[in-house]
Amino acid sequence: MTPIRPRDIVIPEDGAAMLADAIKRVAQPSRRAFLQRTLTLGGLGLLTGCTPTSEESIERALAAVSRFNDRAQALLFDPTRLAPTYPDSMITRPFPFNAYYGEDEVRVVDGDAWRLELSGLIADRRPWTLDALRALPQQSQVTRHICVEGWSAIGKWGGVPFSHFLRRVGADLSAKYVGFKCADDYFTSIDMATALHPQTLMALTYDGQTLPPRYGYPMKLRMPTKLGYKNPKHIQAIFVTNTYPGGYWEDQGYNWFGGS
Ligand SMILES: Nc1nc2c(c(=O)[nH]1)N[C@H]1C(S)=C(S)[C@@H](COP(=O)(O)O)O[C@H]1N2
Ligand SMILES: [Mo]
Repeated sequence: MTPIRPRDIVIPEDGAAMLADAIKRVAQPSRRAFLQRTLTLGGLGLLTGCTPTSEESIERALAAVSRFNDRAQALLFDPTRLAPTYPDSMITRPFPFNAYYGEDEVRVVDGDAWRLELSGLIADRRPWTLDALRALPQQSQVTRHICVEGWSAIGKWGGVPFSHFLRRVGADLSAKYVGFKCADDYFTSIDMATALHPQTLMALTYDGQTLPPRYGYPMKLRMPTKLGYKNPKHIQAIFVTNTYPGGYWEDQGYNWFGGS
């Protein structure tokens, strides 16, 4: 493909309307607002190297922009930079509940029968009980959770630093992704740099108490460096892989890196 020159860009007659429609289907409101402010059909052509002329190619071009954004965020991510922390007095009460279903459908997991399953590029893949996780070193943090649906709240989570756990089970720390499967139909995946970030916790408690069902009992991954949808609740299985695992919202167009 030859490099595109601005005068080569042919804007289809209904292109602007198609672009507006495609942007409306971008799931993440902040990204949608950003695209609405900054994107024109010609601009999308310059970014992706070809002029999108159909609705389908506009969606493909938007997905290319999102992948470009993943790479940019990964490059900009500083593995030692800490997210802000807050005093207990600033905790949002009550802390909001969110899931792809309503609070009346919260999954209730039996913690005694629960086993955390491990697979993929991990040396010791024996399953973990809740008590065994509780016996590992614990840390607590008061941080802000930011949901793309337009709310944020400060909460207090306690649990095992994920980097400690990954080293303990002999995970391949040079692998690209860590994936999570949950007790509902949720799943997501993160980059290894974020998995090893000092504030990434396997959270077992909320506000000093056993993690309640609505916040992800028996265990959730809490990362103040990532948006809400990247923080999986009710984790059932963890795997380490070099194959892109996607996620529940990510597969529907949310940006994969999802930094906050
Ligand atoms: N298992 C599971 N984890 C999930 C979700 C979900 O639907 N199921 N929703 C995500 C989204 S979009 C948000 S904002 C947070 C909400 O967490 P909270 O209920 O602790 O506020 O959980 C994330 N993790
Ligand atoms: Mo969210």
